Amino acid sequence: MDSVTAARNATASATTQAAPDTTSGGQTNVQSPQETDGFHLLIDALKLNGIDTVFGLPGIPITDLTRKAQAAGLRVISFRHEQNAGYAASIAGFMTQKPGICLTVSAPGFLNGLTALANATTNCFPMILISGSSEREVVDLQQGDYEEMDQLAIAKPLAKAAFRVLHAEDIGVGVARAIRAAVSGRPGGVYLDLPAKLFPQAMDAEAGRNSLIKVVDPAPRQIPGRDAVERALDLLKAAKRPLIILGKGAAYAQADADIRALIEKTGIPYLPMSMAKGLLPDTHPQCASAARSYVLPEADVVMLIGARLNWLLSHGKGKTWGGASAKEWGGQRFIQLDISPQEADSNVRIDAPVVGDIGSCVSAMLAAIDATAGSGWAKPPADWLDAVAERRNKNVAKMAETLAKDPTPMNFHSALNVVRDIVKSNPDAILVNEGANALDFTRSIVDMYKPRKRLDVGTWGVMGIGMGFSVAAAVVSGQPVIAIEGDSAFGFSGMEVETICRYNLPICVVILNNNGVYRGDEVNPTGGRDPAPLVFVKDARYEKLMEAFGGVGVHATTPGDLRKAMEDAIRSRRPTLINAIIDEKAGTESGRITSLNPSAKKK
Ligand code: ADP
Ligand code: TZD
Repeated sequence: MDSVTAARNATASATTQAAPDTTSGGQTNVQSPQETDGFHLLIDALKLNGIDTVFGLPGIPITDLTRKAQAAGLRVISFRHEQNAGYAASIAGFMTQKPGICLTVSAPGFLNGLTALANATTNCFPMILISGSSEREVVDLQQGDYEEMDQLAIAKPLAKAAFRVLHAEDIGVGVARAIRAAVSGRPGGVYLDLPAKLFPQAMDAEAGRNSLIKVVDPAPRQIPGRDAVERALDLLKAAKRPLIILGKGAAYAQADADIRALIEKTGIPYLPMSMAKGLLPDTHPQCASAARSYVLPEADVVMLIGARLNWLLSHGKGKTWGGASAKEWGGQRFIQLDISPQEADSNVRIDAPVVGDIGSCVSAMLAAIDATAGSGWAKPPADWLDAVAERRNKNVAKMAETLAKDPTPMNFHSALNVVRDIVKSNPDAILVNEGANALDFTRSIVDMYKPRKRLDVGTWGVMGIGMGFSVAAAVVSGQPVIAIEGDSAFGFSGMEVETICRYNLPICVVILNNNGVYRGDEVNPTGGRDPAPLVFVKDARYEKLMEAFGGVGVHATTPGDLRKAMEDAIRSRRPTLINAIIDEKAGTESGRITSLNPSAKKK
């Protein structure tokens, strides 16, 4: 650190050393050494609670806040669009269990960030959207302020909680409440509204320091009831065809060793949901991913760990579920480990809810199993394990055959076969993934080996998370990031390649480019001059976008090109974009969720 930076850092925190602030581009907000102000109180409140990074986009009224935050030693990552900053904050929250912070300007900036806040709430990611807002007096009388909007009211239905702070002395409480709301119980998105007038509000420095709160035990453990644990274990023991499903709540909980112990001790086949892949290596002998369509209907007792029975699991009913074995019981039985007491019975009957944090629930189950060790924990019947293994081996062999093909042009399989190898040799790299076919094929072809290494479109199947998630993953972990993107998906956040280059992040973006949404060969049936709605410019040179900002761009037409470019990117840690050319006829409409598409249904 040079002496100027050191001097700035030393003077930036008015509550620790109340010197007049000179980092604000000429504006001085702190009146005297004995005073602090809203800017500094907010920064100090965040730092006091272990927040070291904020993601955002500056402008009125938060421009100085971003400068002062950087001067005070926070890492400030500035984006080109607030939605991407918001996605970055939310996934940082998922990865670290600390709320990810996103800073935006008023009205339009706030609205741009709001999509990410709603997505965070939907996915149970802890995040705080801090937005500057215009003056209450003017907003409430609707007198037409600069970027006027009643932001608190708009954020409320989309956030787990929403707060506004009007007085500098309440900033400590506001931040503490936002942190508790974001990470306790079921995590979610929290909105914190800070009107412009709050930032320069001065107050006595010592009183300011005393008003800050270091949150004690922000996400208290929730211990499940003993009877609930026993009820669940009784059901599991009686099962002839048990199955465990791991969701992203299990990944979030960071109870990796206990989850692995529970699975291995019980010997039960398990199915990881997309972002739970890698909690145990996908190559684990009990992993039933390759036998998914067999185990879901055939299991008699299913234990959900941090996974909801939403659309991603066909709501626990219908053709996907309820095969022959379930009839013996009069239906499949469910055990659900979840922190939210309201989750059980949301789609089908849950016979044994176990409410608590995953870490406590899983360790309580392990302890109860160990206590019965005398009588012995019997592994599931061999005929069930053999049947699952047979399906799995058959499907793995079939996939290996498909992956061995080398068509020209490349298809999803031949390109992803390369990605699969690269991830296998770099298990610490983080894989970000979005698109339709690009998502579904990557999920099924690319094995993950470590927890929380796969970050994707989540509960909403939202496009646009790509570059925001990648930036946050690189910043938070320091590990290389591989983003596997459909060409449409990439377009939602593509401008952030500048951000990637600006911060010189070790991100390798691979665009599986098939010239359009889902595929690229549709034509306008009228023969008119406009292209069909799902197609893009043919043979687009996306790699030039990365080159424009000083990164490495590669045009890859063969698996060999792709392999070399990915290896170079990981080795050099340079920002890289590989435009991997895929057959434009490869890809089905909506990928694997065709059944949800009304037009595809008719076809
Ligand atoms: P997936 O999409 O992977 O199936 P979901 O997002 O549907 O996963 O489900 C995650 C579930 O995990 C939510 O019901 C949430 O309440 C729960 N959850 C999140 N964090 C924890 C935790 N620390 N302990 C227990 N449950 C958690
Ligand atoms: N907008 C948003 C925010 N989220 C969405 N999920 C969609 C639109 C609809 N959508 C999908 O569900 S996938 C997808 C869109 C536009 C893009 C698919 O094309 P792609 O991937 O090029 O990214 P493939 O590999 O060609 O299928």
